Amino acid sequence: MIKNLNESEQQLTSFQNYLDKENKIEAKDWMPDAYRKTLIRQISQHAHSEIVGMLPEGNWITRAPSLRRKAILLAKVQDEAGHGLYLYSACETLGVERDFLINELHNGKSKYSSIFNYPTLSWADIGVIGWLVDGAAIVNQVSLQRTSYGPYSRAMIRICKEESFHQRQGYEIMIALSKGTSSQKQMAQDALNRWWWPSLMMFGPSDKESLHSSQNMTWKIKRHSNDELRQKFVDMSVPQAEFLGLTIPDPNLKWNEERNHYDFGDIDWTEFNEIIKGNGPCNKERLNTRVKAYEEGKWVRDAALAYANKKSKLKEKVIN
Ligand code: FAQ
Repeated sequence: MIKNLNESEQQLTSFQNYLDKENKIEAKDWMPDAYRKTLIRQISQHAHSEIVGMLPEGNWITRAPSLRRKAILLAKVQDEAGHGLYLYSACETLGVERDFLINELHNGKSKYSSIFNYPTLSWADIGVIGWLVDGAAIVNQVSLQRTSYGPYSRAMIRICKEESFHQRQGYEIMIALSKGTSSQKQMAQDALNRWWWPSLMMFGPSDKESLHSSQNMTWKIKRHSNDELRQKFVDMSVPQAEFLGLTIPDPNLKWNEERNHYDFGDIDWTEFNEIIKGNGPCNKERLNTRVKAYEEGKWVRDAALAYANKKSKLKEKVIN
């Protein structure tokens, strides 16, 4: 941890003791600068992921195969917008402005999840995103429900409820496709082949490569390590794939009696590192879309602000 000279040993020790008793830190509580900074980093990246994460699925709203599927997908994508908004609000409680956070996304300084830089090529991708991407997000976020920062923890509790519905809707698409015609089953298998490894990358670098894990576990921001959560996700997904009659694209996937877990093959970390550097298949397209949407939405923000100012002036008049 980088020590701020204005923070005394006593303050840091009592902060840690408070956390060790499983207390939550609230917005107005004292916290070390580095704790605040790492939370702003993680919560804002999480918020950006929800917002950028609307794009791959949004791409299929007009092409969903039935009215029912369209209504469900629309509701799901709207939920992701809501998650982004709760998370930006949680982040603002740490004393940072939303405009600043959004600017950091747009100028490429702040990351968002690697997973949203892959294209959605077929309807089966929407099934796989719900099943695996929301599934991975739930594994990570259930753990974050116990994170030490109160506003983040409470946002996670609400978000997880909605993510469970998302995961089920994705899995239901996969059931329909895998019980369908042979070309539908093939489409489902192709989507699984393309999304399996990127889903494992969502949990971040391996524990030995992870920069922030050790400090953030001590501060109880993170409650489980990247590798622990990734393993949990693999163990959970294998029987689900078997039920669908689909094959996970990993020849090294094998149940290990001793460990009581599945062993799995090596992740392509070069691909992961390229994606988080901005060189994935859709990085540029995703950011350009967000920047354009933000610019085109300026008149809405201006109008909302003008209306709010007008209302507060009217209120002042009535009070006086
Ligand atoms: N992608 O030291 P660590 C969703 C970065 S929500 C990009 O291990 P940490 C819902 C990391 O930021 C998905 N970058 O970092 C949905 C750091 O870089 P920095 C998002 C990644 O923070 C579903 C560096 O690598 N969920 O999907 C990734 O301890 C469907 C070193 O890594 C969250 O954000 C990655 N996958 O652990 C929406 C959950 N992994 O910042 C729409 C909250 C790592 O130093 C449709 N976040 N990096 O420049 C977390 O739990 C943690 O931040 C981790 C990373 C676990 C992601």
